[in-house]
Amino acid sequence: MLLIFLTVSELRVAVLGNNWKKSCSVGNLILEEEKFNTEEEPGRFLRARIERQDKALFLIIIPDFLQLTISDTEIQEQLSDLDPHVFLLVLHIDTFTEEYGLRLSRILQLFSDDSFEHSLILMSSQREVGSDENYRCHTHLYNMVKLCKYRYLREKNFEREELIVRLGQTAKKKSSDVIEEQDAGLLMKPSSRHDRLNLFLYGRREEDKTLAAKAILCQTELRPTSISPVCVQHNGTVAGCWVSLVTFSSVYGKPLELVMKESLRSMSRCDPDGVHAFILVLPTVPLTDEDKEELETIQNIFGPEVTDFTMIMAVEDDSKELWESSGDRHVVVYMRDQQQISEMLEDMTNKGSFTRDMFTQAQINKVVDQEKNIKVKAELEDVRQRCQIEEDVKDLSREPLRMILTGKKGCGKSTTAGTILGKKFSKKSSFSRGNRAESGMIEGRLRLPVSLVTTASLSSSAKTQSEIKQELHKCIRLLAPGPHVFLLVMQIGNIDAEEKNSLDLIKNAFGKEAERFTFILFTAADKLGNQSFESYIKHEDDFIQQLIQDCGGRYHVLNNHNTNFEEVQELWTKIDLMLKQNGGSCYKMSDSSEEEKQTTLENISEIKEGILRSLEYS
Ligand SMILES: Nc1nc2c(ncn2[C@@H]2O[C@H](COP(=O)(O)OP(=O)(O)OP(=O)(O)O)[C@@H](O)[C@H]2O)c(=O)[nH]1
Ligand SMILES: [Mg+2]
Repeated sequence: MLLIFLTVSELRVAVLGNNWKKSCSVGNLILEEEKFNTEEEPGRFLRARIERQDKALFLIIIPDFLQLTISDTEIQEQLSDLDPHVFLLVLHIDTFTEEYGLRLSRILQLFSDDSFEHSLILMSSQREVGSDENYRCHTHLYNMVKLCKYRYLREKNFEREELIVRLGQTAKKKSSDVIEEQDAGLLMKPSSRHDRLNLFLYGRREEDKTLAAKAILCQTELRPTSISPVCVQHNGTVAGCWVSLVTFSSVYGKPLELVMKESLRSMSRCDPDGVHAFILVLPTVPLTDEDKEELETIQNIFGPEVTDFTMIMAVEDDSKELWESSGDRHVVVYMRDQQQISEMLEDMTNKGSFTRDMFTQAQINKVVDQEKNIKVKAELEDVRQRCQIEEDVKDLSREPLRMILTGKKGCGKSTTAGTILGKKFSKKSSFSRGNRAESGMIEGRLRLPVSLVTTASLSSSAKTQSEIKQELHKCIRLLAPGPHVFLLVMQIGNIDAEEKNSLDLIKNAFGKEAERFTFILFTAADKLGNQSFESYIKHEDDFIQQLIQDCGGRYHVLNNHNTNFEEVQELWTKIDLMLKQNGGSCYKMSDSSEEEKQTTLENISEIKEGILRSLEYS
């Protein structure tokens, strides 16, 4: 038998219904073959394709989505490659509930704005012939018929050919499809009017929002279709328009992250239409600060563009204050005025909406603004730091920075002095041999005057403690009134247990006070190769870490052989910090420290003993 495709050369039909067996048997009837097993469990998406001459017919039967837990996404995925021309809604009058109608509308909306324009209803009933004549008595089914622009057939008296013709007429016209017959003119043109409205309802008082929801949906009893910790969704059909109403519990004071998450989730349920209005429900009492903050929170979440889609619903007109302050972009609707509510909804169906793209853009703008703020803050901090440094420089530049470079033999004291002063000291130079003060300008940004003294080797075993002490004291005198820094130099790869006591030697010579002026400099950073300094000291003797800790974590790592500007700069930043922590003061050796007194007493007793001995021998 010849198939009559009136509109397209391949017709792709998605069959949705509230009776699985019926859907399968209608599928078999259309294909004129027993392609679908009506006894099979209703859990799968069934597909079949037949070709007659140069025409093809593709059918997919969608399982009864109300009986099974099938997600919207799953249905969308299953149908994504099919792109149906027509939705055949096989609806059983007696079992068609409001809930079914809402879910069905939701599924159709997943595909396109105008899915209803390409839907054909096939009505069936178990009751006696004639009973489906009164389908108008079934409000929910009647609403569905209206949404489908009265495209329906009754099962009891239709012929297969008629169904095929009606499917062809209902099929959507695609650019690649061939229109063969004049009947295509019967296809109703999709209007720009929304057949579905997505509304978000806000407000601080739950009872006011419930009143508003009932007024909008024209319902006396509200039955939620989904509930989350932040919002409740109610649906309904108002004047032939499907309305989804998401009511948020008061957003003011709630964790922003939770509200944002929930808002995004609710927004994605409104795809692709977007949200047609954000309705703020206001109480009858004069506006409080919290009411205003509620509005500000909404604007904060969705961005400034949401203002164009914000409406205020009030029981009485005490909300003037807010209304006036918000300019003329807000429309105030009074809840008691049902006529005004209907007009509001009617008005919305012809207007634009706040889409997910707009929401995403608002979030992008927020991030960009935040980044700008962070940048400005960083720039301000930089300027502040520069001013602070300049201030510090002014203070410090009044007198040169005085430093003692000390450490064991060959640790790199002279080479480091050269790095600091931007000079090279030959082995033969007197400076190189120790105990000589040298002044110059510090290499680097600050160009500060500096006086350096390098000591002779700290821990030469040939020297006694008192010899070391004497040498160190000599250096102090060269840097009167006292050094700002004891730079304890150690060379990476050449640190030994002998240096364990280096800080003790300094403290021994100058007292415990010297500790807070001591800074450790590790030379020969180049010997580390790819290894980090931190991992180097981890593998070395524990005393190095202890030493760093004893010096208050003050240390720096330098490569004298290939010094770079940043490395030296960093050294000065760290030393500046130490100077600041020490209030810009320098180490001062008291004329008669306890130790010195002790030394003097020891010397006197030695002299006394010598005199006594010489007297004994005489
Ligand atoms: N690889 C490397 N060698 C360095 C570095 N700094 C210093 N040296 C070398 O270490 C050796 C000793 O350097 P000096 O500066 O003479 O050491 P010093 O502490 O003044 O020695 P004395 O005055 O004899 O106590 C020299 O051969 C330097 O070239 C560095 O950063 N890397
Ligand atoms: Mg030297």
